[in-house]
Amino acid sequence: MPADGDFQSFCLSPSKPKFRPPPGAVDGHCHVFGPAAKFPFAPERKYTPYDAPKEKLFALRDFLGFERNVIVQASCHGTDNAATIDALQASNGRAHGIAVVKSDISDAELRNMDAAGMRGVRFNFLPRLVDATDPTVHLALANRVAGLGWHVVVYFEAPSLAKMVPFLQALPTAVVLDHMSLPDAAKGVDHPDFQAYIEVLAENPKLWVKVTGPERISKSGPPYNDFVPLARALVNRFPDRVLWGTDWPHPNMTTHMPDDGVLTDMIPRIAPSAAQQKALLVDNPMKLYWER
Ligand code: 0GY
Repeated sequence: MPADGDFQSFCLSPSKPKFRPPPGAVDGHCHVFGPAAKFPFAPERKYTPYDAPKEKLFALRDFLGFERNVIVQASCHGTDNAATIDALQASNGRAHGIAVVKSDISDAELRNMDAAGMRGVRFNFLPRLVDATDPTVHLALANRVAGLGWHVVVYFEAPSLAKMVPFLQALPTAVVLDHMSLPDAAKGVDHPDFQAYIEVLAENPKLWVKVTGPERISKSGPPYNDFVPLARALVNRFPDRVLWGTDWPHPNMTTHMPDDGVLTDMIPRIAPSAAQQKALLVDNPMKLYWER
């Protein structure tokens, strides 16, 4: 069971968003957890979530008005991707996935994952979620998955930016940064730290960024007003390298559990024009995950 203080589950009755996603819209960052009876959590996990099975994810997708999902393997399932793969296989081609794998995974296993719908690997650098891995190990794996046409998703926190830059530059594939690398929302968009982040993205055209995670990044809480200028700056500057997702079922939330309808209604605040919304929700994820 989850630790005391964690929220018991995702929002069970999200509000119906006023914003209608464009046809073909992708929820580009979400997870499935368990059910634990069928897909046990990893022994090395740092948290234990409540079950968040694929049926609930697909129902949320339909309720919010999305057509597709990108399901990201979360640390609580370690390198056993069975729950994620099970969801991909049940999605009728409407989901692709990002895996977390051991460095000694065989080429045959990688090809099987590709056939199941995986399109990349995730490297997680958050000490609260995983034990550290030598970046050279990640790099060797990235060089292998590049041959499959996969890309790499990297999750790190803003204070690590300078340390991460050489690693990001060395990666051979497109690189997607999770949750805008968790900037300090209190500092704001004009702070040198966020401007440095924008510069790193500007200098490296392989970098993509998920304008996700207001529930994690905002200091002000719902409706996440302090998150908006940060995400909007990235959408304005890099309209063809941004992705959006709910982050359902929102593991490790200790302040509140977000309403996924409220999160969806943030889209027009961070991507005001129809062209930006189509790029963010349809064209960009389709290019990265569905068209290889
Ligand atoms: C997320 C973020 C978190 C968790 C994980 O792999 C994970 O366990 O990604 C987090 O706690 O910030 O992407 O949902």
